[in-house]
Amino acid sequence: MVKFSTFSLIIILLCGLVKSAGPNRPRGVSISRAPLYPEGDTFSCLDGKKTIKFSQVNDDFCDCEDSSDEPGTSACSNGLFYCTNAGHRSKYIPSSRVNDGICDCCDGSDEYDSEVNCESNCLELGRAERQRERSRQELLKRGAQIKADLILKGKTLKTEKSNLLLELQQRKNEAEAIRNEKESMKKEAESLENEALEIYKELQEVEKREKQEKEALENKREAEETFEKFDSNKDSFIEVIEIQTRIAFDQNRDGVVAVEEAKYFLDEHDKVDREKFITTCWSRIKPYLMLDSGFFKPPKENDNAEVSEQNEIKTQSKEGANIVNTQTDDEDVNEFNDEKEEAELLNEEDEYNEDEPEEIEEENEGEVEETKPEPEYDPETQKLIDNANAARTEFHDAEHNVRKIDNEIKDIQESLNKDYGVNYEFATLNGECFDFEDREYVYKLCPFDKTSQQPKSGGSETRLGTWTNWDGKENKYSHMLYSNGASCWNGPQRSAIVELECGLENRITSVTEPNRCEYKFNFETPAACSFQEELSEENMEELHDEL
Ligand code: MAN
Repeated sequence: MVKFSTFSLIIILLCGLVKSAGPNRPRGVSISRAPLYPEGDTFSCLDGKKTIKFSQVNDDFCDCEDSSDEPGTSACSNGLFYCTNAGHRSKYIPSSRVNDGICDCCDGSDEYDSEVNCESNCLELGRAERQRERSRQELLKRGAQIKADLILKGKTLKTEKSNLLLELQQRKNEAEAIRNEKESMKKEAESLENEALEIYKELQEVEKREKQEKEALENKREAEETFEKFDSNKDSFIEVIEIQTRIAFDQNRDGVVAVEEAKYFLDEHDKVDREKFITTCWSRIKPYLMLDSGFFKPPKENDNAEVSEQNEIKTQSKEGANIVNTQTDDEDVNEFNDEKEEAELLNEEDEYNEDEPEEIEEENEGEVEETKPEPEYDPETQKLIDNANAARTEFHDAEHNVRKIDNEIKDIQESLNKDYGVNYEFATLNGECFDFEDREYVYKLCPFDKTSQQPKSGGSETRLGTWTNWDGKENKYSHMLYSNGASCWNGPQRSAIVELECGLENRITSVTEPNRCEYKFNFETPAACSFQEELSEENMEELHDEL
């Protein structure tokens, strides 16, 4: 109140002074510059380059290079005319506008010698401006009160987050200690488990070796038997003719086993002894005998599973002939059919044995599915496996817990590292989102996070930018920059500037796209209010000027 009564007093005084000020200074000169025009015989141009008679000041003829002798006329091209504008804001206008028939000063002083009769409306304009200024100050004042609260909240948030960070760091240390302990327990349990399983592995190895040896022996036995069978003249050699008598070796299906065809099975020799037959020839002969006996069938078309087998046989077949089971040697057939039956029997046994794990699977319904049946272990070993499994789970959980705390720490650090203004006045905006709808889109602003745009007609959200930094020129905290948004078709990545203005509540007041894919948000928030108790220095200076 006191302030406005002082202001009114100044205005009244000012109005009175202006009338009497006229004769003390040349027209178009402000009070503050009046001492530069002392009344006397001469006048020195203000650039000091020339001295003229005082009567030449404002004589409508430009004498000084710096235009200083004609402040109140339009004689000099670069002169400035001072409008006192009592009751409103005083201002300078280019002196070329003096008496040009257009009212530039609200007190009409620039048209003192023209046809136009300018009305003096400075008082009304001044009153309206002062009213606007009062409302603005009122807004700033109320906004600043809310801002003070935001500052408190912001600082509290910061303290809370810093405390939480300390607590989390402590919890992380503890979680890491537990994780390390669980890791050693896991290693210990796994070492016992491995020790126990080692015995099983060795057993399995022995079994595997024994099986291989048995198979090798069996193979050799078959080879020897076949040798005996093929060696019809009992001269301890298998000759070409002895191969030719067996139609199973007719590779090209022409009904005859040619010499060349037969020699392929004897490793290109005319005859081979028992040793050569067993070590070299048998691997070529056996597949043909098996095929012939129907033990394995030639591949059907599109049967990929058998393609490799077919290729293998083709590679072995000298002429790459397509082998089909047509004619058979009765003896061989019987023998290999026996083998076949034996194998089928074995398979059936296998199937029968497989019933057991199936039953276990049913029992364990709902538990983790076993892909391959685990071998059975003795109770002691099983216990060690169970212990190791439990230790692995516990270690995994402990590690997961460390990672979880670590992520929380990262989030809080990231949040604490953001610049929320000199006094954390913007901190409460973090984590909030605000919408704005125009004709086409719903825009979203999540301060310190992102901006986006969603078409109202449907369709997905487009990211306009991610929080980058404060970007105000004079006042850093007047603009926010959100960059690296979704790429614009044939253009740059989208980005948005958010201009902050003082308002009593947080809200977006407008969104525009001044350039393609460059967006401008106007956002009101009490956090952007700064209240000035006194009139601005500039205003005071102008008023004082006239006193
Ligand atoms: C979408 C919107 C617009 C933008 C064009 C650019 O339609 O993101 O704001 O101007 O893409 O192609």
